[in-house]
Amino acid sequence: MTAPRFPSQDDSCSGAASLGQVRTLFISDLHLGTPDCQAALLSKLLRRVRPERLYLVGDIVDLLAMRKRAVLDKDQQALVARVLRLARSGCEVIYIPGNHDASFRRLCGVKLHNVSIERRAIHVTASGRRLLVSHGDEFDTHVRIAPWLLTLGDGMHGFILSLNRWCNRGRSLLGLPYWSLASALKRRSGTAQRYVAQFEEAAMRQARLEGLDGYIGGHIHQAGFRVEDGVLYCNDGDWVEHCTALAEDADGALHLIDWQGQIIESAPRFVMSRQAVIDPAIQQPVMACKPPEMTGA
Ligand SMILES: [Mn+2]
Repeated sequence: MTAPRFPSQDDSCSGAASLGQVRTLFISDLHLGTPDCQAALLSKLLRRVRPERLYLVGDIVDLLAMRKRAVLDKDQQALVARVLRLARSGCEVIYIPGNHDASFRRLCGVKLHNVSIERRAIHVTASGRRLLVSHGDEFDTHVRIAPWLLTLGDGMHGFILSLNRWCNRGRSLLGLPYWSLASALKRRSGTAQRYVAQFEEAAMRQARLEGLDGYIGGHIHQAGFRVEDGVLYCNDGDWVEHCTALAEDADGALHLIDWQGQIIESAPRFVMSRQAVIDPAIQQPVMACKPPEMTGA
């Protein structure tokens, strides 16, 4: 099955002009290997935006879904080739595996040419902010929602994504642009919004504990910013529903952008210089990272 095409999105328009040079790009939740991956739209963005550094913030390849069914269509192959080309041309790529590509966590510490695999990272912006970067599934245990609700949500989510695919196939035939049915439904669900709020609080708490200025992650497929007590929370969104990325400009400001490189929302200004609460722990991973297995097999 191929991802829907969106003929009304003109390749020649340059939405990234308002953003200028992108210093860093954060993308997550591509779910490559499934029919829901909007690979063509992400390729469009990567044609317009040339970051100096690219963070792949988890659930890039959906190894979990690929156990049942694997889809790697032409658009997805082109996207993988584009990312590798970007790395070859000097862009530093940091791959932080998520829960759907958790097997890659065994490769943490490995560096292949310009691509390094890390459990988490501390990103320092051009303006000197220090931000924790992780996929975010480690905060699931802090979310106080009944587990059966999450399981039910998972099944529903799969169903809604299928509807989303068909809805956009129809829109594409009519020449209408991409629209996320899944995110429209999620915004109306009280349980989903409670989950999002608790996730954001857990992520900000972790950043605060480590004396950092903020947090960047993905996982919950809900892009956005939040500031509390001077700690910034950023979520880069996903490439199955919202199709958004987080971009840092040359001045260190953070923006949510769409597949055309157009700014949807910018991070609010917040207190820059924070004192570290726990100093030496900053560079230490939350979870121990297993070294790559060096077996003869
Ligand atoms: Mn995830």
